[in-house]
Amino acid sequence: ASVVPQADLESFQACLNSSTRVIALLGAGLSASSGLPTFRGAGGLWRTHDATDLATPQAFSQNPGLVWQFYSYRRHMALQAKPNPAHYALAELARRKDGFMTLSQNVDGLSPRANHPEDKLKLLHGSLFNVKCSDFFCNYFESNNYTDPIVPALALPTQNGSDPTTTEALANRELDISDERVSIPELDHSHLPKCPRCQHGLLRPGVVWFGEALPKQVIGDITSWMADSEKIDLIMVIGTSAKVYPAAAYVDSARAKGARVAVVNMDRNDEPASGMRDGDWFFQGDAAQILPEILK
Ligand code: BJW
Repeated sequence: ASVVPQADLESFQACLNSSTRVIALLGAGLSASSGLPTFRGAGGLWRTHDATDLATPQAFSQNPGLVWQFYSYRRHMALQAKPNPAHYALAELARRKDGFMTLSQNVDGLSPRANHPEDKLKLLHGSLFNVKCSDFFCNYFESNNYTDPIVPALALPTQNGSDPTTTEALANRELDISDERVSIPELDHSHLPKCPRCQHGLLRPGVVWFGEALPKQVIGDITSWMADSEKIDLIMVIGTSAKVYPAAAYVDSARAKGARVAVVNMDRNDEPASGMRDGDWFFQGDAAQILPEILK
């Protein structure tokens, strides 16, 4: 059964179909029904750590082992996960619509795996599958690194097979290290991936941490795409709390160019920081259910 009120569906689709410049701003809620946790609210804790505390250069320099365990776990989970109907619906819309641009804060690789056209997908916060050197003076960068685990020390622990009644399958079952009751080793530099170029820097995930600049090329592409036209007709704000900048500011820049705003979110309270206005839409519920319905 439809979760979207008919009147909203009709007015939204009329707007979408007549729009010639459309932005989709994506956040972690898009991948929630693929089984990947969001950052804030339920699921935002990894072991005893707030996920956003681990996404900082300070955390990496203080405890690179822990931060790598967090990211290695997320690389593994993202590789196991599958794109959901929302990823596919967006990819299909991007294929059929000129003047369409997706700005994704997600690093999980699920939009690319749903065959979202690459030229219409800008990854604001990098990718779990990019890896770069953490040494300031070394510019080593690698994309599409899907090695899992990236080094042996980051392999997930498995069930202890000491109980003779344990079957082999059970003994090899990976343990969920996001659960603090599962113990994990302390890892130091010697266990972690090293830069193959400078030979001494630690590799780090190629994602954007708090206090770091977003990729220059990505921001440049978006700025010139937005400058191409005086008007933006519509911005869809999907599965994001829209609290992290500069990503959240795209809602305001689109509005300043005349855009109407359509929010798709589980939580009615997660409106864009600038609030809702007359003529905006709020589609409350699971993006994986709503997007295929409204983007038809
Ligand atoms: C569902 C659902 C379902 C659930 N269906 N919906 C201006 C004002 C104030 C502060 C700043 C500012 N400008 C910059 C800052 C500082 C900072 C910032 O924004 N802080 C705020 C927290 C206040 N910004 C930065 O530091 C940025 N850098 C920067 O500004 O650099 C300046 C600079 C310039 C030049 C040189 C040097 C520096 C960088 C921000 C990087 C953010 N990085 C992270 C980690 C990425 C790597 C990783 O994945 O680990 O990005 S943090 C984290 O938050 C991640 C996400 O992409 C991002 C946004 O989160 P998202 O996606 O919105 O997730 P949630 O969990 O918040 O929300 C999920 C939503 O889904 C909820 O609403 C749910 O209800 C909903 N939902 N299930 C539909 N099934």
